[in-house]
Amino acid sequence: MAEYQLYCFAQSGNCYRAALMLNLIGANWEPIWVDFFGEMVQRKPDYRENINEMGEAPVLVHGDKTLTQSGVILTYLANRSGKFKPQGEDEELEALRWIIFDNQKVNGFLGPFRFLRTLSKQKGDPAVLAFLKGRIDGNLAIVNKRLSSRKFLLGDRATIADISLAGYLYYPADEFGFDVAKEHPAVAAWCERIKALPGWKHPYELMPGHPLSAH
Ligand SMILES: N[C@@H](CCC(=O)N[C@@H](CS)C(=O)NCC(=O)O)C(=O)O
Repeated sequence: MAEYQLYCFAQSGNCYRAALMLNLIGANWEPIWVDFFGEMVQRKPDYRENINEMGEAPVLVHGDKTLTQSGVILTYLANRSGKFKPQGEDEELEALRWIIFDNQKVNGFLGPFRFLRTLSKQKGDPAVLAFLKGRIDGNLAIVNKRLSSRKFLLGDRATIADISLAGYLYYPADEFGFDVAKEHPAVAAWCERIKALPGWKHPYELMPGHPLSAH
């Protein structure tokens, strides 16, 4: 059995953060597929009682430890491996600031937008999609400005804040109906820098469940 188990599925940018980090630090890990769209196991009492009371993926299991929330998982793995770790209190707080902004306002909107537009059986109301797209554009512009003068979110070195931001940014443009790279060039250049890190893989290569069967 591998040292780490990650409950995840290929379509999830939230899970991708954890899977990417595990790969980038060279961890010995294995995925456990969450049938999110078919059986919807994350909604079942057994999952909530035994795996994650919040009913979400990703979940990282390491020995007798079970961790949820990608930001917590990234922090744990950075502390254990010493890699992508913010250095000192100021950097730690700065990384947390960007992780929270990303969770709520960047990938936190990109995920539901793509889900409602492309993956959900019942497509999203156009007004809801328009609201989310407006927020996505505004928040990606904030990130784009930040990355215009820095290689990575905190400076010259990639940290867990960058790995969090990677969430949904490598999924195909046609799943969103717009091209983040074309509209936000500094984000596109940053994507290439992250992609060049040893161990980088596309979410559809790294996690099980792609392509999605009819659900
Ligand atoms: N902030 C959480 C978000 C996790 C999350 O929302 N995961 C989705 C999958 S992409 C989920 O499990 N949703 C539960 C559901 O919709 O039933 C994290 O970063 O881990």
